[in-house]
Amino acid sequence: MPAFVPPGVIGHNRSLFARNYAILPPDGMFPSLLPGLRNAQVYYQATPLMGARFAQGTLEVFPGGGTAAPRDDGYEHFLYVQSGTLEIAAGRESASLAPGGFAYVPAGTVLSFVNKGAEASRSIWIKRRYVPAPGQDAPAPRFGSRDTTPRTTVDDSGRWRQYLLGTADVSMDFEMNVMGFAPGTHFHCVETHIFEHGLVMLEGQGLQLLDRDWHELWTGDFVWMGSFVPQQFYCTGWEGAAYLLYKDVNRDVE
Ligand code: UGY
Ligand code: MN
Repeated sequence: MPAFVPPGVIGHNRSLFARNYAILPPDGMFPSLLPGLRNAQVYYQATPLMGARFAQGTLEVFPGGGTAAPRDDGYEHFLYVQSGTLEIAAGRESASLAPGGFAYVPAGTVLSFVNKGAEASRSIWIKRRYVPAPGQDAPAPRFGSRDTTPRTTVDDSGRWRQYLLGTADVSMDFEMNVMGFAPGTHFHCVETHIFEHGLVMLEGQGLQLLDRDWHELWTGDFVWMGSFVPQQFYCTGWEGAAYLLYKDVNRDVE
């Protein structure tokens, strides 16, 4: 007997790909097997193929899997563990990361990772070409955890942020920020800015404005926002919401 499928469900789709933004819920994503990985796969959500200036995906590493060999591929990398554990090495530094743990691996630093746990691990993986800042030393590797990153509250609006990689270091060419919202809260304005975003809903749900249209976002959804896309977020539901946000910063126009 085939599984019961309610009428209409087959054609239902929340995925959306527009000129300068995209919404990609996890259910429609397909994995890539890559030569540099073994027993691991990547669900790419943003790449230069869609017009983005960075790449982002969900990295799934099965027990015993990881990088096939330590490598310096010329990119800078950011990894944020969502489930399971991952041992990550950046040059001579390494850490065993649990959910909420993250690593920044600068360009020119050898990266490797392995899953030594008994269950598959899932991580958010971002990579991009580093744009050096004249007169600045290149950034060093960093490891940390969302659990130990301070929360900054934004006035008394019920919104908060965690700057996982800091916010004032111009040697960095991107930020990774957790943006948090109490139920019913939203930004003070519709933003329109030069910065590009990759957004992963970590918790809760909300309504996201992209250009002229509102879209419902649920935990696990990915959103790409190109430069100058009008954007606003309203937290809906009874629980708060939080998303992890990539943002390219600190560089002049090319
Ligand atoms: O910092 C930001 O650009 C942030 N407020 N944008 C966003 O959450 N869409
Ligand atoms: Mn923004």
